[in-house]
Amino acid sequence: MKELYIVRSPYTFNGMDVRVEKPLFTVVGIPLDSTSSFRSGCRFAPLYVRLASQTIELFSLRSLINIEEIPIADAGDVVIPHGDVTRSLSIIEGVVSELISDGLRLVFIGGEHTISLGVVKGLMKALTTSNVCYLCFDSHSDFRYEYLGSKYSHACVTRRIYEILGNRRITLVGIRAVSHEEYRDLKNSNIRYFTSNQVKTLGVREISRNISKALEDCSKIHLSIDLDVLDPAYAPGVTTPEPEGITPTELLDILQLIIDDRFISLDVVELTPSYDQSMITSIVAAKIINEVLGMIYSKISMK
Ligand SMILES: [Mn+2]
Repeated sequence: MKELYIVRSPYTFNGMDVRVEKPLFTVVGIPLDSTSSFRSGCRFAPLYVRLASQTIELFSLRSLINIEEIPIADAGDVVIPHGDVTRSLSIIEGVVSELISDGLRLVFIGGEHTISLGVVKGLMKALTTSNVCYLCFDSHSDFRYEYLGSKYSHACVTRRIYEILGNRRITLVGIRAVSHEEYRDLKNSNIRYFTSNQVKTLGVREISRNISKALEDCSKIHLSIDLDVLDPAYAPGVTTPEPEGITPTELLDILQLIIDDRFISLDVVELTPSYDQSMITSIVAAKIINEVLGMIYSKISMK
């Protein structure tokens, strides 16, 4: 393998082997922590999610999959030149495009949400299909053209991805925090979005049907989970907490209904361990990753 900008972590995800001969999934930490507008510290999230993962039971009652049997490798963390977002993004893009290959799926532990831009660019560079879709669970639409003078702020990540993918290949779920201008731009873009209030009022089944419909034409799907989509009661340790969120159960119930074998990659972002009392958010992040792995694996196994 080409020399990548990657360092080892003291823990591996789920305590798995670092090098698995033929992994189906590879876990990569991306500790980008440069533009957070409120509480910083998400550079330590990959370490804490790996630590939390040591305590998660690995048989999934949702998908009836023994996660220990899934070949998962942990590649370590991408080396990030903190403070230099554009260079960080090009390193992320390079690592992702080198790692992704036929049949291998990637799991990224952020880092701030900006990493999703590097991930999407890396996928677009390496994959033969250009029909990659971006499905994002987030309390924020992140649709500002720029924030505090930066086009690469975590508050602009959906906008940058929209400039690459266009409106038909983006779906946002759990939205409840936008500026007036952002809302106007989001409406004009015709991006499909579902608010956290719609999740509550329509219910898991109806909202999942709507999301699946929005994903109908996608060949491959990148799933991005900003942990602030969850209510701060369940995920207090995030950079910008936002009240009125969905529950971890609602999130996983929706994912269980929509995930299929087109889901090739996942990122879990915006965790700040220093604000995470009792590791609540780190543990929920590790749980979400494991359940998503189980869901994707059960769909691959069915084929
Ligand atoms: Mn957010």
